[in-house]
Amino acid sequence: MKNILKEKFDLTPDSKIIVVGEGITGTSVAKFLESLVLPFSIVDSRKATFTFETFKGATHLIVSPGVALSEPTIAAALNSGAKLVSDIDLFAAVVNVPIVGITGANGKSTVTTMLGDMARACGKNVGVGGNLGKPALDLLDPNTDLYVLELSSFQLERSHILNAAAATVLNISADHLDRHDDLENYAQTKQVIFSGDGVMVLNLDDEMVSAMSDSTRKTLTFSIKQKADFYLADNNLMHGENVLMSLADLPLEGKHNAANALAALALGTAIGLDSAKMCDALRHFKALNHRMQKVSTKNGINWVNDSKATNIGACIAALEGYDEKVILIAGGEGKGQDMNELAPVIFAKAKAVILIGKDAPQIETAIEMMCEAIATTSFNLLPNRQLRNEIVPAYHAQDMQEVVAIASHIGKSGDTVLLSPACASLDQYKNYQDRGNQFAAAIEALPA
Ligand code: UMA
Ligand code: ADP
Repeated sequence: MKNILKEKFDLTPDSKIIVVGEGITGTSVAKFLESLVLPFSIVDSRKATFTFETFKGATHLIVSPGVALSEPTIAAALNSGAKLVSDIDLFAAVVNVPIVGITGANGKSTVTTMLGDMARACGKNVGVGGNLGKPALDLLDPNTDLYVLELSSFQLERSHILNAAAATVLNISADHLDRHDDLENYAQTKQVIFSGDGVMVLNLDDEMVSAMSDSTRKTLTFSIKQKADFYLADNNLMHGENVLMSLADLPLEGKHNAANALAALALGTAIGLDSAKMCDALRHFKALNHRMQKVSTKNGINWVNDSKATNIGACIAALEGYDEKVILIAGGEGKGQDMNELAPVIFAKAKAVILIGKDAPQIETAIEMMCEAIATTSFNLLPNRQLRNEIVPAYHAQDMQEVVAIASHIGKSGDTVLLSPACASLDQYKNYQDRGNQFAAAIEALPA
């Protein structure tokens, strides 16, 4: 292993290696370096503020994904010649069985878990992790014959040598724009997942993803809107002319999950998994918590927890999956997203919205502006808040108890109440799980 690290990264026992960030990534890197008896130091800005002195003389920085590379002291060290290495690079360098890489704005965890289940159903000893669950280096095991990694844009922006046997960018929509300059830059970062010569799995329904195609590479496409290598026809999941399975047998809510299943089937096919066994795994797939998860049907209302919808793209996909209008709960930390993109879908698919958190006013303003635009163009009416209230009534709530009380007051039997916030949770909750759990607890506590 040491030879490979020397060859790929010029890492030797004489290198001055600094591991940046002492979270689960940094800890996995530390364990890995210790196992190879490579000396290193580890720094964390929560313990001691980074200064230029912190990184002085460093030859290699192994920077955790949560630490921005634009952090001035780190940028300065990299500018003065320190090499940037990621845990994913180290992992890719030492693994000699196939790796599948999965990225995208939304659906990564779902597709990663699906493919892991499929591989297991095919008898593979598979390691599943990355941005989801275990850090990549903690997965290393000589008995493993396949690795499936969920990779975030933060992990990809500092990785160079993945060379996955198969990889996909599921979709691109605005997220983490506080860390990436713009959508183009975010997409370019995601594209790094295709470094190497493995099979590219591309979503034909996403323009930015389709544009990543490379005629020199083996490619499999998927789509829920048009014919592709893997596609949806007459509510069946198809591969070419073959029906793989009926969509009705996929135990998941939302059309976007059909896209996820097709992506997983394409990736599995790319690495030689058996179609029938992959479909079996899909039929038994358990929805991940906080992703379009049915919570209860208390008081005849269908309560759905999609708290993991931390960006607009996920919320739009959730709403578009419904034929009827739903009561939407949205808001939180908006991360600088343009809420005007959400307003038309709210207009089309929400009978009311219950707004929570710091950036609730931004969502409300976006809905108001849209309603005003419609009213002025269609009816030549005077725009006002009252009008908006008639088109999409908006309520404000301080906490989940209030949210659920309002929803149960305005909801009728047969209605769906969907928590799909389009925002991060950190302004009010520990994380998206906490937000979803508080939602479920408030429903549970509701008098029948
Ligand atoms: N730290 C600093 N300086 C900083 C920021 C952080 O020193 O400026 C330190 C913190 O004090 C902390 C440590 O770095 O001690 C945390 O490192 P980290 O933020 O990189 O987090 P890890 O614990 O290593 O977890 C990371 C991913 N976290 C992020 O990308 C923010 C986890 O994804 C991932 O599961 C884990 O590696 C294993 O691969 C989480 C995530 O939120 C779930 N990901 C984002 C997402 O899914 O949207 C990208
Ligand atoms: P990620 O790991 O990329 O965050 P998840 O599978 O955890 O993806 O899902 C995150 C959110 O995105 C959930 O709200 C889920 O309902 C939604 N989602 C899942 N797949 C898709 C998709 N293909 N397109 C849009 N939204 C999706």
